[in-house]
Amino acid sequence: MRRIIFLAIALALGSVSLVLRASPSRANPVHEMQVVARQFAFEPAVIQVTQGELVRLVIHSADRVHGFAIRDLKIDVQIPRGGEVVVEFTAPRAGRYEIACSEFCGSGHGQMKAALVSVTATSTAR
Ligand SMILES: [Cu+2]
Repeated sequence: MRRIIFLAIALALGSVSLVLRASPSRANPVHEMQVVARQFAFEPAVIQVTQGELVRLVIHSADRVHGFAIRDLKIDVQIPRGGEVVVEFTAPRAGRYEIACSEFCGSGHGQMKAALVSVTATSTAR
């Protein structure tokens, strides 16, 4: 919501927005999301972020040990049974990044995948 207001102000003020964007606290709010890992899926299965924004995923395992890997971003963490791990990153390009479980967790492990979809800032008006 704050982001939408900021974008509206930035559009209204035109060149003044360059000054506002120079302020890190306004230009780079953290996009925090909860992710649940369980045999054999991640919820949500599609995580949408904006290219260049700071993303914080709080990943919780609902059953056993799982992995959470986004190979293109060099992220690979182990989520303990019943515990959670926080991962922070920025998607450097728009597009699709594959997310996979990187810890063998049972018969459906190979199908335990999700997607990170990064879109450019102009196409995220919500
Ligand atoms: Cu697995």
